[in-house]
Amino acid sequence: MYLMKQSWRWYGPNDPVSLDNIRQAGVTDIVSALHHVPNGEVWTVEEIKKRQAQCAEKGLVWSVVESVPVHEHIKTREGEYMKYIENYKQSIRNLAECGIKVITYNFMPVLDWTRTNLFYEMPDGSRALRFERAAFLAFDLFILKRPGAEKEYSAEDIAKAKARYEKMDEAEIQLITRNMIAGLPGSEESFTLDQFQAALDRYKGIDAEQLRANLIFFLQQVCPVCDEVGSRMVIHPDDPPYPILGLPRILSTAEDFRKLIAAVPNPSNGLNLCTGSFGVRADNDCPAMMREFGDRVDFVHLRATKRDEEGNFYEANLLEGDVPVYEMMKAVLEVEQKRQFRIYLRPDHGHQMCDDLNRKSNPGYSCYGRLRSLAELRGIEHAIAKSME
Ligand code: DNO
Repeated sequence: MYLMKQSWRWYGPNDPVSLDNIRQAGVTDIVSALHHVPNGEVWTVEEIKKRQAQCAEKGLVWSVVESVPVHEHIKTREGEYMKYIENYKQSIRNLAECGIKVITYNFMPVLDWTRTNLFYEMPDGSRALRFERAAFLAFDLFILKRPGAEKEYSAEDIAKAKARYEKMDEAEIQLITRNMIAGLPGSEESFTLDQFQAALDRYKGIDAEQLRANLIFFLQQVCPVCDEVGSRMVIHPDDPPYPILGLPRILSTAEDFRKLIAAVPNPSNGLNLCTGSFGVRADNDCPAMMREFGDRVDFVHLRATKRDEEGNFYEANLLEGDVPVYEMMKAVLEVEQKRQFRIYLRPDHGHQMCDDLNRKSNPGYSCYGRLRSLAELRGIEHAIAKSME
């Protein structure tokens, strides 16, 4: 049987969760990135090998990159975008030379993933990441004061956001500002409020179709290199999967990915199927996407978000969210048998719980919560695999 490759995201030597802990979680493969290399610069073979050696010393293999960041100039196709694309190609070649062939990236303008609350207390005392729509709108309308923002929301939404803003004290205003613009783990950018507004302004003339065209252009450049060296680019979906702050978003649905492969059919044009991101939309059917795009999915983030009618969502315990985890795992296993290929799968955004509550950790990336998810994933996979024998 072809079973998932159990992987775990490690932020490098500064990650509070050590490789020793990771090894005890039972994983074999590491998902990592050279966060110290400035966005847009080439990842050298020497730096890649250093990170590989750190993993190998603990018996682990660095096999998936998350992420080689895409420079903003590539997304807006301005300035030195051709230079950054050439650098990106070189990084792909260098990674392949070191045997690393799955490369995660995203094409979200300005911000990577976005949450308003990083320590939302669950009834059991553990803490989860949460996106609260009214708080997010309050940030946009009354803290950032983005010009024209009020035209994008209904009167009811604005009233709710105003009431929410009026309840915030200075500490909460600062906290939400930090959460929004200081960069969550893995985002390679952080800003002051003014820099943030300037970064948003760079997208003024860029609508979704233009951004999509820029992504297609980028892939047309890098995919032939990947095809040549046997690597695959796997795009991470938008999180949350809809436009925010007036910015276009173009990888939020199955239809978005369909458009991408129609434009760039190269086999190296792949998908990182993140069930937590796609799962925020009720119209996204993750197991169906797994079946439809399975040939191009080399990497899965299996987590479950729970949404409500107000547009809020939080990271739920794996088996209690909106994502049908059993059906998803079944689809993954079916694709793996058909392809005779083991898909990299990692737990994602676990709760902060147990001893981790007293320790500093990267939000969503503490140890125990992910350990719990991985154990549950392993059990589900084991049971389904047995029933398929
Ligand atoms: C969040 C992550 C994202 C992801 C990037 C991929 O926890 O899933 O930051 O790594 O969007 O480029």
